[in-house]
Amino acid sequence: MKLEAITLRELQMPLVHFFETSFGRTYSRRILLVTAHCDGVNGWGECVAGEDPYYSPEWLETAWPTIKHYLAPALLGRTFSAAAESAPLMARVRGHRMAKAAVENALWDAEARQRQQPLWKLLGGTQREIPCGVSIGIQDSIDQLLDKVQTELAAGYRRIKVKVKPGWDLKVLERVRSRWPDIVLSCDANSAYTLDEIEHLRKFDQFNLLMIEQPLWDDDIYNHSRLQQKLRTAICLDESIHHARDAAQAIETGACRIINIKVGRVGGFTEARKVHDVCAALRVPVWCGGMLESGVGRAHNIALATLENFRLPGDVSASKRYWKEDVIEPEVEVTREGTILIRDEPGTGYRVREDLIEKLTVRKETIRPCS
Ligand code: OSB
Ligand code: MG
Repeated sequence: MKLEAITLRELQMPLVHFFETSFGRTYSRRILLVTAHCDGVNGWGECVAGEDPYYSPEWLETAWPTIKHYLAPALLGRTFSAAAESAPLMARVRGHRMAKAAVENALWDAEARQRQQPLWKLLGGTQREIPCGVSIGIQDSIDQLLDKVQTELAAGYRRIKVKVKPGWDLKVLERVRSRWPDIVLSCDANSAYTLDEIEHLRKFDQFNLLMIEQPLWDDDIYNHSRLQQKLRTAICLDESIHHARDAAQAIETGACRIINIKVGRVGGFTEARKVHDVCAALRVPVWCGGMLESGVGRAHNIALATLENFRLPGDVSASKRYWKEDVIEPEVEVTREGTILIRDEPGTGYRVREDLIEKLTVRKETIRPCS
């Protein structure tokens, strides 16, 4: 397949409910979508970089020019026999993994559509039904949080993850745990603590959590290994894992017992599969993280989560938790049993609603090979 042009778009999409983490509150998303135009077939990808450089150094305004000036020129006009061939061609650019992932994944989408094959099969997935969890942000009060937990449990979700930070942690976990002694519960600190707080973090052990996600610095592996030695609760790394080597190091040094794979954070499906395989070989379970994606990115997360070692419920939840109207059809739905049923149609199995996308677009640019 020949990559003839790439279209970038920014969509403005208000969230149904604000989402707050230890680094801030988001009310509305600026969604960056990438379309790979290949021999009459359009592949879609989503860049999960945020509105601000808080979760990671990348954000929307670094991703757009990086794709325009570096990644697109490295690929445009070329013919690929498989989307994975694009990854080495973008390797000269350091970092900017979310930008790379958006482009690479758009090519995977195009490849799947062109081969008339489901994307999940092309990726090597095996699971036909995937377990789902929810990530619940910091609320204005603990009572509000408890209401949200109640709603999500009633909907069938199999794992509740709550965001924590100093001042919104022990009391919150204690209230959730005492009301629901047996649910699968975890927490995510998004790097809100330091090693000075080991004694404080040890108190999390009493809540029988499935994991504590990214307690320390976003760029750290070594100090997490020191912390893990002092905790009974499993550490899960998110921000710290950028590629398969990071995953191997983190596991070998004992920095975590679980890994969260976000395809954007690791630079695309090719590297995400490598991270998955390293973890499988070292017997560490993984789960699929989320970045408040629109349906385009969400559909890709679902396909990825069909790989064998995605053994824990992911942050893959229903469209309606995020959006009044999602940009794919059908919208992502979760069964009463808290699972997503994998679709068998070619591509992601979800149709991209180009009409709605056009309406939500606030900026658009098509990049063609320079001749
Ligand atoms: O750390 O997993 C995270 C959202 C934005 C940035 C970072 C994270 C998150 C989430 C949301 O937890 C997961 C979702 O998409 O529901
Ligand atoms: Mg996280």
